Amino acid sequence: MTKAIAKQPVIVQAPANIALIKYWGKRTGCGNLNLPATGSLSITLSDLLTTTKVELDQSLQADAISLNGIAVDEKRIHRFLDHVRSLTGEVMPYCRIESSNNFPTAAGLASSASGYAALAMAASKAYGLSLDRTQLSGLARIGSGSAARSMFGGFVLMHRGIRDDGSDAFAEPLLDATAWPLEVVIAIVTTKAKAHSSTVGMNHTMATSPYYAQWIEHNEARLVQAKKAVLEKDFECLGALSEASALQMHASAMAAEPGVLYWQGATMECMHRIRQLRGEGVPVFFTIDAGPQVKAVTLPGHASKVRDALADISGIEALEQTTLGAGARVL
Ligand code: 2P0
Repeated sequence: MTKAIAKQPVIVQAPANIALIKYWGKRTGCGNLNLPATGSLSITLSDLLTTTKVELDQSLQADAISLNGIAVDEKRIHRFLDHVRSLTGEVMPYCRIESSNNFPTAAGLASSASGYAALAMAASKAYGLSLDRTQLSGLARIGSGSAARSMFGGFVLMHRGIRDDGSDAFAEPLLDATAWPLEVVIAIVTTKAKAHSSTVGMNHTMATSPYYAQWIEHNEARLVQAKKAVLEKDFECLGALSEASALQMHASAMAAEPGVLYWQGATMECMHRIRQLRGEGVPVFFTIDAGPQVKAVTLPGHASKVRDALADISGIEALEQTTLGAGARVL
């Protein structure tokens, strides 16, 4: 065993992120590298956090994992930890992991993004790997595509990459959170875990949706425009691109056979209400991920007006408010 492995537990806190230009589909023929079919652009949220503790334990016969206090035995997590251990080039002990989210898990609130970002940083450090943030982003991507973006704060650009070994498929920071401190109001329609995971939903869309090819084709151009809009702080332009990306992602999923439906009635009501607010002069746009929750993005100083408007909609279980924040960090 190397001297560098952690003798003490390593604790990492990682934020969720939401994509404004979405990732929905994987490159094919790249094994287990989990390479995205398109690039994406996200904002890192300051208040939706996963905290993960990793501790190596020589006495374990397998990794012992708990999520929100409940033991879990997920192949995907075991595979990810095997991958981290393989990077050391040595035989390593199993580990004990305790992870918790301060927000609903697997409900379209990016818990796999914050979860795998936290795990990538904590496990790699616990096993004595010394990876820079770009390498950590690539490692987190292997766990979950969106997790690559949670390594960084503020506005983040995820590269699709073209290499088959995935070495150019990582995220990088685009603009600091403090440079354009947008606010986000999240309308939680249900805290229940979704019926189809994002992975299943996107793979099914790829395999059966007649609109999938168009979705991919339009996304790259939108990404270039969105990057410019962020750098120029053009809220109206970013909003139009973000709503188009979200709606086209869902349209491609709905067109799969059978269609993948993440929305509830209140999801639709929120979208109408947000557009109505915009018509009344409030700077706000929406985005929706693989779940029924609606995220309303607004300029500083307008969040309470947005929150009040969404609170009136029946079928909303709760409202969360957050600003943009920093990427994953060791505590
Ligand atoms: C995104 N989503 O860009 C898109 C929009 C959900 C909708 O990335 O299979 O959990 O683990 O790589 O990262 C959610 O997909 O999928 C996601 P995997 P992931 O945020």
